[in-house]
Amino acid sequence: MSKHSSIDSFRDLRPAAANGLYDRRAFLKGGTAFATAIGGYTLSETLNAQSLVDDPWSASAGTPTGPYEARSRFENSVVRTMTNPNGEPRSQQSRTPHHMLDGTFTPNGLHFVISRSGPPDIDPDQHRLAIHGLVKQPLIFTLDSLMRYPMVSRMAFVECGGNSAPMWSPEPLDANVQALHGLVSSAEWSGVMLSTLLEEAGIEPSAKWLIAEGSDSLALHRSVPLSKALDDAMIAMYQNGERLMPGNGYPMRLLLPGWEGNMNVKWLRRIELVDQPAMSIYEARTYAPILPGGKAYQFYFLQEVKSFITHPSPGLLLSDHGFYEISGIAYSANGRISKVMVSADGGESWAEAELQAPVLPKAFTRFRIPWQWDGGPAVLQSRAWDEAGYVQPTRSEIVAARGEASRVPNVNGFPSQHYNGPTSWQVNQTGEVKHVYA
Ligand SMILES: Nc1nc2c(c(=O)[nH]1)N[C@H]1C(S)=C(S)[C@@H](COP(=O)(O)O)O[C@H]1N2
Ligand SMILES: [Mo]
Repeated sequence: MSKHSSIDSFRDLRPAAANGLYDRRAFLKGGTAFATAIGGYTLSETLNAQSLVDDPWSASAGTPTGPYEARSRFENSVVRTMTNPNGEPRSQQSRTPHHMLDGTFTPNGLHFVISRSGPPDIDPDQHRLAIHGLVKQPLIFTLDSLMRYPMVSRMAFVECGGNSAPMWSPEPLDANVQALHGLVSSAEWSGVMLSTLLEEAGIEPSAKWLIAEGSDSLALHRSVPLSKALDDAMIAMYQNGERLMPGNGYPMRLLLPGWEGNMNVKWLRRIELVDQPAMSIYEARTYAPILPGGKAYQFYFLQEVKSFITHPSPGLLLSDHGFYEISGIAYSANGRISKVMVSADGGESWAEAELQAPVLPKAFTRFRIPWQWDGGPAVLQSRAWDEAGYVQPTRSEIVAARGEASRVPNVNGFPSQHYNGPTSWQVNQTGEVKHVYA
């Protein structure tokens, strides 16, 4: 069987766009010879049913199951990358390895973390959350008392405003999806709606904002408009079914679905209702993108519509010609993802990817599309739309909007935030994938 039999197996299907993209529904109707298309000669020549002998691990009983499951030792290389592995007294960032994961939520051990003065070692029995300021009745909660309120669960992504900042580089960095986009993760969060607690405390008419403060040594704090607090803000205590990870805010954090990661204050100890924002350093400086002419946004709350391809992506070698599924992640602060288009020729032609159900608002949506790699050069790109009608800007559009200043690195890296343009992966003839601008 020759390599080219893989191409013949899709003969009857009409491509959905140039360079090997197909419509997933037509593709999955049946009759597609996948085994042939995924390098059939390897499957049929080196493996057959008779060759299934007992492997060494089948010869004796297995190991005892422990009280808390650890993943297979063969998965130990699936890890976050860390900017400050020894926890020196400065900011630390751990990035999610999106190219090693699939689906729509991030395992707790691989959720990204940004901590500016280290996760505190909080005793949950001693921890308190206070709600005070412009309220009729200040309240103070223990974890136990909060747990007796009506609880809710929802999927939501959290993304740092600085995620994708390497994309501001004037030249494409030789980086993988984890380095470029690893500061976003998605989880199912459970907790108490903030509106439930605020209504109980009684909101004074003069209250317009709240200041949320963490109990880390830095006491990171951010101002949040009361409208968001009463909309879908949550005091989250559980992450994917278990208590929050220490790095993600144990035992409680503020969750503001779709809003800038930094506002999702971890190790939350205080919510003060006020009539104007605090203008803390994070809202007034760090996370206020600079615009052409030297002005800056006053506030930038939304993590706007974005998508990127996780498979294939740099570090994942395409071992042979033939069928591959292109898949990736899309999300938007404005609600649900409505459409993702994928290109295999650097944006010349586009095909619509399938969105994996359920498509939830302000959460990761997984998109998938069949791709037949003929072994020639290809540049893979995705572009997402959300239900509010927003679309990812092109790279040149967003770079122009932020101006040249956004592209000159300072001591903190690239000064601008909130890059949501497309990402391009170039596949070369040997099957290697590389980050490029297209
Ligand atoms: N108290 C406190 N809250 C914090 C931070 C912090 O350092 N201290 N980091 C913020 C930043 S910059 C981001 S992007 C998000 C990241 O959330 P995660 O670490 O759970 O992914 O938490 C935010 N909340
Ligand atoms: Mo952040």
